[in-house]
Amino acid sequence: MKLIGENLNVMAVKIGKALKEMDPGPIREMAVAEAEAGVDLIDINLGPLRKAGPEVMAWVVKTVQEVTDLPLSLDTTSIEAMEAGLQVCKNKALINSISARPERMEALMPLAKKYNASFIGLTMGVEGIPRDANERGLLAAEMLAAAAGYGILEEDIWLDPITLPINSQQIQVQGCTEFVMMLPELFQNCKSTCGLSNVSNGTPTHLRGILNRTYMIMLKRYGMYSAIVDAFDRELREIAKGRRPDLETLVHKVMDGETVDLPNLPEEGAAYVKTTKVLMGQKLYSDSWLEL
Ligand code: THG
Repeated sequence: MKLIGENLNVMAVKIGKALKEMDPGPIREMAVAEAEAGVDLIDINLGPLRKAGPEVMAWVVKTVQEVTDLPLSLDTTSIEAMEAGLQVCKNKALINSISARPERMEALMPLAKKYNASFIGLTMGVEGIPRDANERGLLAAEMLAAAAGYGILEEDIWLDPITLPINSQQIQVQGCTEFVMMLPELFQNCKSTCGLSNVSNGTPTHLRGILNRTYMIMLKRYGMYSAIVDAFDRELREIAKGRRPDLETLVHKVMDGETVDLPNLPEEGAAYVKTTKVLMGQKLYSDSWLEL
């Protein structure tokens, strides 16, 4: 699975400050650290930064490109900032993201075409976040049709089911999983991605890793092409690159409804089994799910 590093993010205190002050040091440091961790792309997330105009985006793209040749994913709500970033990207860029809202598609799809960029197709429409896998499928189909109108190839579309937090949206997590399961059949030529850490948003900090990692194994099984992840979770990276087949086998067993000998499993394996059950909706989420 390809990894998109999430850490160059305006929400991270150091990065937010560096972006506001246009201080290149912390930006370079983070880009180097993510590249050394081995991510395949770096996401630059300016989010709702108030003064994140075109200058800031162009500056941060150039600053990152001073220290790494990795391709970049650009996340900003400003169309002008997006174009300014695309203009200076050396490699094929990834626009993060275009939703199925007509005004977003009309503004950003021409830019994807003009700069030969890929884009993340966020399965969210005018009515907000979809309720299930089928609604996600309909929104994806709308986006594909619109993109075809601009001459954008399906292989340049990375569909994103919108991953929701397990602690408040447990049922929604299954809608997201099911959509990923349907993708190879519905949209063979598209790629896929998701904001993996969303699944553990708001859960106790020391428990976020196990949720993210278990969910990665589940999505990987269904052929997820990439994920936006914490670049500094070493174990997660091992899983993504297929170096933990033992954990994958265990999680697959639970997904297939096979019985596993929980009391005799080592602690690590037991945690993955319990977490799979929570992510599948078989056990109700609570912050103490690992102790039950
Ligand atoms: N889809 C797409 N893009 C996305 C998301 C998505 N971009 C944003 C987000 N979701 C994925 N990126 C993050 C980045 C950080 C965190 C979660 C998801 C995160 N950060 C910690 C926190 O807020 O507690 C720590 C921040 C810090 O470093 O201080 O959880 O779904 N296309």
